[in-house]
Amino acid sequence: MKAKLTSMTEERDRLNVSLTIMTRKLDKLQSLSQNLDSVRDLAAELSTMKAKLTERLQDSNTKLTSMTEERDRLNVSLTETTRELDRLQISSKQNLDSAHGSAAELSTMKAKLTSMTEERDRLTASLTVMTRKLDRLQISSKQNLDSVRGSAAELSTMNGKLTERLQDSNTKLTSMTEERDRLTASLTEMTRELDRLQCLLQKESQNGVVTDPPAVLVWEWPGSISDSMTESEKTCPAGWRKFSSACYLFSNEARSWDRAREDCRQRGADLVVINSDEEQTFLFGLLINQDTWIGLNDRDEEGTWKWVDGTPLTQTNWGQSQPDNGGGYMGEEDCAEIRKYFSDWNDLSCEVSNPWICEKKA
Ligand SMILES: [Ca+2]
Ligand SMILES: [Ca+2]
Ligand SMILES: [Ca+2]
Repeated sequence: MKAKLTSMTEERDRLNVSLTIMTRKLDKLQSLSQNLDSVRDLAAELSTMKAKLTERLQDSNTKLTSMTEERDRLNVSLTETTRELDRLQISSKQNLDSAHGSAAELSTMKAKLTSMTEERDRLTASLTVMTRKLDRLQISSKQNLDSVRGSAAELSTMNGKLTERLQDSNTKLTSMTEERDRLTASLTEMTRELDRLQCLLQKESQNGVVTDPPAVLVWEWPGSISDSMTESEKTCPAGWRKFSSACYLFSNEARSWDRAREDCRQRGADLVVINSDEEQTFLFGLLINQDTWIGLNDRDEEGTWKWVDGTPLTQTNWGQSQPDNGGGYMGEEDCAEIRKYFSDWNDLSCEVSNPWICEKKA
């Protein structure tokens, strides 16, 4: 029984220890259970929170979507606005350039207009001057034309005269050539005769016959000055030519009419006065081919011609259309010259340099 008791005591102790442990475990479990409730509460709270957050998130998503759409619309709008702005900028720049260009063009056109106005004024002035000149030229050219017609007629006359003279000269040349040939033949014959006579004389003197020597034969060409100078001409001073009862000097130089007359007066003479056809023929015959001053002028009264010695002008030998007093465009012509080419007289400006003829009594 004791053993049983011991064993039962032991058994009881063990059970007590076990009970203690179990009590502790129960406490722990109770504590754990409390914790579990708290966790369950927390979980419920969390669930509520999650639901709320989910709701907000959805709101936010919705808002985000609408804002994204709004942004996209705004972006599109911005792009369009930017394009419009670019267009406007380009357009306004063009407008500005165009405005600048227009201003410059306007300025240029104004300048051109001013310059054209000036040009027009100048041209108008020029036209007026030209019109006056034209009027003068028309008057002058009509006068010139008349003069040229006169000159043409003179030239035609001159040509006729010259042709005639050339024919005369040719005829004279031919006859002179024949004359020269005859004379040469004659000279040859006379030379032979002279030789023969000299030969004969020599023979006779060798034979002792004394005779006078023959006169020396001198040959002169006909027409030389010394031969043609007549005995009466030799009463004029050296270099002067005699005709009728007067002496004439032909100058070797050319001077104005006044200086020519001065030269004659210093020689005790005056410019030649042509009193007759014979005297004129004589003068033309000795004249060289130049226009030559004579003692005739119309200085005192235009158109009234007077000889230097007061002799009245009874006969004249004016050329065609002369005296013309310069034809209205050559200046006054108040002094007279004789013209070899035309065998006539012409009035000329007294200042022209011409050769001249002096005349004085023999
Ligand atoms: Ca005379
Ligand atoms: Ca005159
Ligand atoms: Ca004249």
